[in-house]
Amino acid sequence: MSSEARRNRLAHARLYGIVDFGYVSREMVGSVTRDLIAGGADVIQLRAKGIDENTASSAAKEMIPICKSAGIPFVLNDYPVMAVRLGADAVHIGQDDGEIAEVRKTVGEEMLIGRSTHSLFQAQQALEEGADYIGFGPLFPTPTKAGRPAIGLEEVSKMEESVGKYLPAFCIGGIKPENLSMVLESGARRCVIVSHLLLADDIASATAEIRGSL
Ligand code: 3NM
Repeated sequence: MSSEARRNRLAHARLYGIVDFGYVSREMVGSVTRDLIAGGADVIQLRAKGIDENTASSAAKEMIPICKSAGIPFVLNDYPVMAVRLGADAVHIGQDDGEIAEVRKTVGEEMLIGRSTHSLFQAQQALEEGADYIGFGPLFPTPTKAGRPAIGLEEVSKMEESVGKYLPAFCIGGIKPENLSMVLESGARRCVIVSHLLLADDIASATAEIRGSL
């Protein structure tokens, strides 16, 4: 996918799904990726925290052709060098992963860079630093990032106004069908949902239900 196509896909994305090793075994990586896509996820990330690099790499290699044939951008969490080697569409980094300019040197101009942000200030900083998209959260407490304080919904509309107008901003953290309308009413336009989708009996249906509300 060209860098323009990557940007365009992100610009139109509403639902960002994550294949997270906290919930998905190595054997299930391919089928979960296909289910998220079948349900309408617009972007897919591999999140392999605490997993050895070889396993992360083999999972990414399985996911990339699935995403590619569906025209869905594939994002690798954390590993910029591996992202380049495997031809990911984007790499996602946290607040502690250094400056975006440094990551840019590693990944070049074609790959998109996403940044996790946990406050309005960090979101504005990510925009200034040249992030291609951001995550904004966690809005609610979440088992997927246990212990991280929730930031609530108060700053969502300010973030959308000052940052989300200029780059895709995905709200994240504890989002489920029960609170999705609140999230949208607070001004969010796009979201990332992990545990609700990955723990569903039928991942494709759960994804389609959420996608339909966005
Ligand atoms: N990043 P769930 S919150 C991976 O705020 C992640 O940066 C967050 O998972 C952040 O949908 C989060 O299960 C977990 O709450 C999202």
